[in-house]
Amino acid sequence: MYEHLKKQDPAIYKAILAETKRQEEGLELIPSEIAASAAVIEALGSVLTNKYSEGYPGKRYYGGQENIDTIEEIAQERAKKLFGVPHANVQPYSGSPANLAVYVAVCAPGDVVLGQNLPDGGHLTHGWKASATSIFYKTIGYHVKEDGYLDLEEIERLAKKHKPKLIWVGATAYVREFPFEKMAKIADKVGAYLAADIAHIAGLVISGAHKSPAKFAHIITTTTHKTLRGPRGGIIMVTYKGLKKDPELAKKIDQAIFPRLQGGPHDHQTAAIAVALGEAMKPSFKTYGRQVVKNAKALAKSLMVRGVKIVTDGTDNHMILIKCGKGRGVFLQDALDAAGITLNKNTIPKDPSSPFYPSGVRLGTPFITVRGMKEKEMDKLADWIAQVMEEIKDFQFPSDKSKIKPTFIKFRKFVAGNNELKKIKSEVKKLCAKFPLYKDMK
Ligand code: DSN
Repeated sequence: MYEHLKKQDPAIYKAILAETKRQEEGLELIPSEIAASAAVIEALGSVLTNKYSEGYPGKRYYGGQENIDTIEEIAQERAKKLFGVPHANVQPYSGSPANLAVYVAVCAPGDVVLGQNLPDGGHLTHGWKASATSIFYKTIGYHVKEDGYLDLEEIERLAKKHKPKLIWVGATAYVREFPFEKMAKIADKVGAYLAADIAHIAGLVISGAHKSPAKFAHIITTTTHKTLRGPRGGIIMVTYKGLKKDPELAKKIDQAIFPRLQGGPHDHQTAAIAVALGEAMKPSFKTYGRQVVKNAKALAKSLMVRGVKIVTDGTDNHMILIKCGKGRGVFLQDALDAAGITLNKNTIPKDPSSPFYPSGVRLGTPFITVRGMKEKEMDKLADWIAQVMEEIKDFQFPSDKSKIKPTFIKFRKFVAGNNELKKIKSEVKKLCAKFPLYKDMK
């Protein structure tokens, strides 16, 4: 592979090879990441990147669209079939533009929108103060309770008080099943559109490992590169319920994507999405999706057996949130990285610290499940995580701000020289060699 790159651009070639090695030799546990299939990567690297095709199949602003139309229509049809919806737009460049298009389609500037608060696991685009969505719309955040579950009473109270035009359900760091039916009752009571953002769980929904929002929400958005196992990209779907509420909804969504927010679709990305959706139609995808959840549950249990505290004492999906003490998430993230285990620092419910120095880490099983790992490997993984936590137990996040920098200098030195972390890294590498990535692409 990469014979042209190797000759023409050694710097980029070397970096790609180094990243391939990093992914192959380590345990990738960031829950929003996965290894796309070789066929998806081939479609992404195709000549489709050469084409411009503003518009939609049969209604384009450029010539030469016969092949692009075929590809986009296949992607639309597969998405509709897999999620049981009457309309799918496969052009969003990714999840954030897809979500912004939903606002543009159903809200006027200044309208009230309700979404899960970011430190409570919600996504930036569900109205967090740092997102542009909060500049153009009056966004109000709802929260999770002390126990980590959504506070449905608060959501109903806020909905009745503020009469939102749009309510989001879906998150980026939430480990329990989403109560789509209950959220729909709240949205219906106040006449709001309910948009389900299933970016994290789309693959689980397809495989039947998580309830589908199709009967309850008006609109569904997703990325295509998480549990769905496709390229980076996004899809917006309109449900039968959505068309009943507003027969123009599909048209409004399409217009919001093009021409309001985006230009030409990324046709190579559309083709790769179609390929991923094709893979998701196979029976093996159901087995994979269910194994993702089985692995996450097994990992959660094995961690708890070793005394590790996790949010809600378990998980319903692909994700786990470890509580590691005030502001200590970054210590655990960096120490695990040194041991070949990659995850991300994350806030936990009612986090006593800040999003930059949060008190938890977020980890998930999609990537390692695609490699073929099962419950036995989850137990070993829990062992390594617990060992790393033990190694760094003496490092506390300083309450005095002036001590942050020196504490991290000391911590990084400790991590760099720690033999236990080095030993775990070599064991991780050995395990990963038994579950190779991209055997057929070399
Ligand atoms: N921030 C991404 C995630 O990792 O969940 C979603 O946008």
